[in-house]
Amino acid sequence: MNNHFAKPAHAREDWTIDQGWASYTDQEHQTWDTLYQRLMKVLPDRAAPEFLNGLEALDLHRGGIPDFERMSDELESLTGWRVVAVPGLVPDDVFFEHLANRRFPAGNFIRKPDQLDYIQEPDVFHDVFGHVPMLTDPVFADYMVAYGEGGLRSLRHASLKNLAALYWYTVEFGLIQTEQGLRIYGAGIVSSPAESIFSLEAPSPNRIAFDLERLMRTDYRIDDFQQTYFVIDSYDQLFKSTVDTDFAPLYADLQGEFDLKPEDIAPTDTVIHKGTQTYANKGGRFAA
Ligand code: HBI
Ligand code: FE
Repeated sequence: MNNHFAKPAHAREDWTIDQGWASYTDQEHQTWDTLYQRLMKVLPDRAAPEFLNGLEALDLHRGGIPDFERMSDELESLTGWRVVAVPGLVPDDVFFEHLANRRFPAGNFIRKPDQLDYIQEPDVFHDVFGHVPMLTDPVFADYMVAYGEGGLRSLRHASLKNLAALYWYTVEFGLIQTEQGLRIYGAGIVSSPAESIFSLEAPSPNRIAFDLERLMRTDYRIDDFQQTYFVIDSYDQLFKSTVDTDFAPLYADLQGEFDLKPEDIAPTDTVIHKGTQTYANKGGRFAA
């Protein structure tokens, strides 16, 4: 996860660029609207209430790719966060520095019309539609700051891999238990119609109660639906376990490795659903 790559010439020292909102084409705004409409067919009874409230609070349904400045003014008044434009992935230290200072770096480009379902690098739809609504929730917003600060510390331990698993299984692929049942808060899920259904309803994946140390021991897949989803009870649980855990002994123990595979169930797990793993065992997205 040592992502060393060159900063584009037009980017500033902190890797930010102008969003260039006026330069989006009608077709690019249309791509946003198409993706938005697809997701709104599946998310109303599946996404966490805090996510849906965030979409409303930031007026993300008004159509077209949002203007980061307008959206950030609204977001800042709620939780102090702003969204800054970046050209794509940024180095880990730069990413964590932004989060620790309540700035969410979002790619300013949007996927091409022939890549609506799967993209390799996070684009403006994933970053803004997926991540920004949850930043309107005060506790989740504080969790993201704590993660950024933890990230800066982890760089001194060569343990980024374990900390990245925490981000992956919460911010990107987290589920939450509510009185209405399981709901999605992870950005990687809410920005995918297929995984929104799979994560909650498919018999294939495990669904296991959140345990910070356990999930930092767990390897993950970056190229397909997850084999295990971790379920929190509240954003408070997520925030508190992150700020109250001393990561140093854990990092020393793991040495930057994982000792659980994505599909493993550990003896200490509180299992909500034991997955059949049939999807992954048949080859997943690459099945014949
Ligand atoms: N850059 N733009 C961007 N978005 C990310 O999610 C991101 C990144 N750089 C590094 C990074 N994530 C990882 O370090 C963390 O997710 C662990
Ligand atoms: Fe993401």
